Amino acid sequence: MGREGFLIRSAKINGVSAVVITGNEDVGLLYGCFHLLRLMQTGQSLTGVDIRSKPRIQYRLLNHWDNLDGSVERGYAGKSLWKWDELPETIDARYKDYARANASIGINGTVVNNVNANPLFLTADYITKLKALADVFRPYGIRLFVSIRFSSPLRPASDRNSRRGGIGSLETADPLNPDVRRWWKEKAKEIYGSIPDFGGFLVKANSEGMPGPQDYKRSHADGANMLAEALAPHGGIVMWRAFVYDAEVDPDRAKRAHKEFVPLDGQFHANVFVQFKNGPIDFQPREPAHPVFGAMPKTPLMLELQITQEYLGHSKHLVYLAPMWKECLDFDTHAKGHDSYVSRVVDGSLHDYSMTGIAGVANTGSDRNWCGHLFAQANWYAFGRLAWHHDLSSEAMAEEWIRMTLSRNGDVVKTVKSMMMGSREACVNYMTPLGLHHIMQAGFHYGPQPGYARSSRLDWTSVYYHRADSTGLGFDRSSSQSDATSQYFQPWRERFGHIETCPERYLLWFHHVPWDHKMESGRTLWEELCCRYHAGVNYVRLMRQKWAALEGDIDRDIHSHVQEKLATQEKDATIWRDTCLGYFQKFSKMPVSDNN
Ligand code: GCV
Repeated sequence: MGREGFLIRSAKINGVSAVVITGNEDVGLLYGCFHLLRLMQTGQSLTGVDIRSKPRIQYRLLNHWDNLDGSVERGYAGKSLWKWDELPETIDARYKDYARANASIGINGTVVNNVNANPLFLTADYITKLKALADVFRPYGIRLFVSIRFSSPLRPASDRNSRRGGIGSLETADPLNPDVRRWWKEKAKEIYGSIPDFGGFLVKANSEGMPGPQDYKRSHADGANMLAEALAPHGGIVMWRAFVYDAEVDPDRAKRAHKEFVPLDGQFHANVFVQFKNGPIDFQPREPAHPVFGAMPKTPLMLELQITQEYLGHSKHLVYLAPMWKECLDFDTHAKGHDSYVSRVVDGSLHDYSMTGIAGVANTGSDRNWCGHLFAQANWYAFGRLAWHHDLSSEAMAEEWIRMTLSRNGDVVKTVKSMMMGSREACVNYMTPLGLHHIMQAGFHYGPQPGYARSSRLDWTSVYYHRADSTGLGFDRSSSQSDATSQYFQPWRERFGHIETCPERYLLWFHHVPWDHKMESGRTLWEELCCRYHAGVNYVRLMRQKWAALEGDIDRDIHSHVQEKLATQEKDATIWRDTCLGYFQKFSKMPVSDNN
């Protein structure tokens, strides 16, 4: 059963019927107890119960993008949970609730601060605060990690808002410099002196203005290995993020991380993860799986999912994310022939990784209901359950959550589940159907802005991604253009590479498609686009009606909270549809049809 596994079995003890929960270590018992509660709360029979369970993935972490000033980057549920100015003296009661909630779904670690990291987190003052949090989390099996700024050994920057500068007194942060290496070793020792089970560092380097080893002409591996060496004697790990998209590397943003990292396979120390987002751009409503999965057999890859709905309607839209995550986990990369699923890369079974991990960018905050939208809790829940056992179906996890949160009445469960299960596809349809991506409002990432064309970077504009013109729509990534398709294994390279064989859900991701192209439905591309946008809005309308009919079956406050959110969602979905179709029509020059 390993360290964290548990067994629940009905037994007779001295003639008395009992339910036994057992495990090799305390933490296994804890998970077993929570599982028993889940069985009871979901109304399952305990007669003859016989369950063994152990996690498929070793490191199951939340990544908080929480800043020192209490704001949360891409957070939509109030302020940060962590009250740094009160710590370490005052321990907010929610810290323990947070730890319990996470333990109940199997999460065993948390990175408490933003990857756009403030170096102050590594000062003695903050280490004391971090220790206080770690002490609250420990009994719940949760290890604490921090995001670090690579330039921490440097003197502070004169501009407080700069992403450069550090907390030290060195003139360089070059990872091969002996003083820099010593600085990190001493820092690690200092942290472990306070937090003996400290988990390690998460690092965003040479990405979006964050400093990194490339500032000194060193590689990502040089940077990660230096930190890994400092942490290794204490049992810590490095999670080195691969969210990099240097325009010098390739004109197509989707290709850049693969091009930078695949050549480094085999160069990282044993306690380094390279952490990739699920897709090659940035947590869009739909992306094909990142082509790197399967392409780095010698480097443990950690999968980063986003629980907070940065590009999926923030905490205003009901979008159940489990089907999106499963789509990635269930993608067969074909790296080693059939059944080379992303899930098998992540759980280590495909390449025999020595350690395995998955991270979810958290959607929690100070709001009373934790996540802003009541249904956003279901995404936190599903992330934890999937991280434990990626074979669980989206439907099963939704049902558990509904039964524990809303109702055990069969009809209610059925209705709510039907709403949740199609909600992500609806969001794709009313935002970015058929493989469209990154056409949202600049910076805010909420509403639509397909006409956004002026930015300091081309790859932050919408026109760069959709490439609408009088001939058609979509980004040609086939071999005749950007050739991003060549980063996939066969048969995907071939299938993605041709308009005729490319799955329609990714069509405009990989191809520039003529407006009159015939789709599987028999409609033209333009008609299909109209149809999808309308279908998305109609689904939200349907959810609203279904939910309205549940009045009286669900707690009154919860019912009206969700009802209001659904009204906003319908309004927003309509705006998305009308803005996008209105904009693309300028190129297609065809009438907007509303047939479904
Ligand atoms: C934390 C996207 C987001 C940023 C985020 C970045 C990242 O660009 O918009 O807010 O920064 O991803 O994942 O590092």
